[in-house]
This record gives sequence, C-alpha cells and structure tokens, in this order.
Amino acid sequence: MRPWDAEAVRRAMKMYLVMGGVNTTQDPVEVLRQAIAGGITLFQFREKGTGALVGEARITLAMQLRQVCSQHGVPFIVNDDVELAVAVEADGVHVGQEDADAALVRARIGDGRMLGVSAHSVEEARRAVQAGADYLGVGPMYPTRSKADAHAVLGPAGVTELRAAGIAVPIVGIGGITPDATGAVMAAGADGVAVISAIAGAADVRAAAAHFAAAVRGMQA
Ligand code: IFP
Ligand code: MG
Repeated sequence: MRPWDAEAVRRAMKMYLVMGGVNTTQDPVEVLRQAIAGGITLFQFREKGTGALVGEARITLAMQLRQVCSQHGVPFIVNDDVELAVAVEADGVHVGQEDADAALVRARIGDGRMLGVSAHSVEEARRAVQAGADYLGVGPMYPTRSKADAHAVLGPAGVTELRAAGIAVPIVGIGGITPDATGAVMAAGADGVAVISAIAGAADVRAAAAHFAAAVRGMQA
C-alpha cells in the first residue's frame, strides 16, 4: 500500500511545522494544538540540540504530539529516529544527509510511511530520490538560527535549480522563511514551506501559523 503518493505528499507539505521542546518556551503540546488551529498541514517531531529530552521523556512527548496530530488529521513525521517513528506509528521519517542512509530507512519503514530527505544540491537530491525519498527538504532558504550546523544559504534559487535539473518530487523549503518570503519560495517551485522558530517561537503561535497558511494559500492557482 502506498498511502503517500506524490499528490498526497504535496498536499500535506504546504505548511510544515518542525519542532522539539527546545524550540519553544511554552508547552510543546499546546504549541502544536495552536499551530494546528492556525492551519499547519504537517508536523515533524525534531527533539534535538542542547536541553533536548532523552529516553522515556522523549518518547512520552513524541506520543503526546503524535496523538494531537491524529486527533486533527495532521500527518506526524519523526526526525532521524526510525525506531521511534515505528514505535509511535508515525506517518513518516525525515533524515538529513548526516543521518541514516535513506535507502536503509526506506527498507526499514516500507512503503506505508513517508520518507523525507534533506538535500542541498542536485547531486544530493538525485541520490535521495534514487533511495526512495517521497519529498525533499531544501535549505536553508534564508539565514537561520534554529540549526547550529546550518549549510550555506541556498535561497529560493536552490529550488529553481533542482526543478531545472528535472527533480520532480515534492519539495519543501526550510530555513529562515517568513510569511513575506513564502511567495518567493513557492514561486521557485517548492510545494510548501517548513518553519521552526517563526511558529514555535512566536508569542501567538496560532496567529503565526495562520499568517503562513494564508501566504501559502495565496500562492495556489
Ligand atoms: N528539512 C526538513 C523538512 N526537516 C529537517 N529536519 C531538515 C530539513 C533538516 F522540513 F522536513 F523538509
Ligand atoms: Mg537530522
């Protein structure tokens, strides 16, 4: 069964929130609820960095966030951790270039779950697609502080380049994207935008998510 065909992935991809506990000073469960109320269409649990939860506490938070997503029909992706993804019955896994080999992750999760892979070049994108990626996370679109090990800024031109090279899978832009910049990322050929701090770190999470959702909707034909 392939529940995540390109059309389903593309639809889910429009407004993608990536978050772990370290990305907010509020209760992450409440932040997720507010973000869903504001209109996010996909969520990735990325519990990483200084102060990140480990062990039981990490699994418990994953299960709580997973449940909120299930209640609202928002697909739930786990960053990097295939075992956790399977344990909480996630809808998919996202891996970076430094994480597990994408082809091995695909073999482990089967066709029933979505596989996302970070790509920063045509070469990485081609390899990811070959390995079975359902979508690519491409960035950083703009300067960002959410990742200590961020790559050089690609800008929306990075997406244009992948499309020109014939990369046809769904693409989400990530890294420093604001509602005002959403149009440029979509116009470059992305199917959606992914954000961390701009939503998780907002004083009014619901309003921040709604701004992005409106910006993405404004780009649809
Ligand atoms: N892209 C994405 C996504 N998630 C990440 N964690 C990342 C790059 C490093 F938004 F899913 F595409
Ligand atoms: Mg990673």
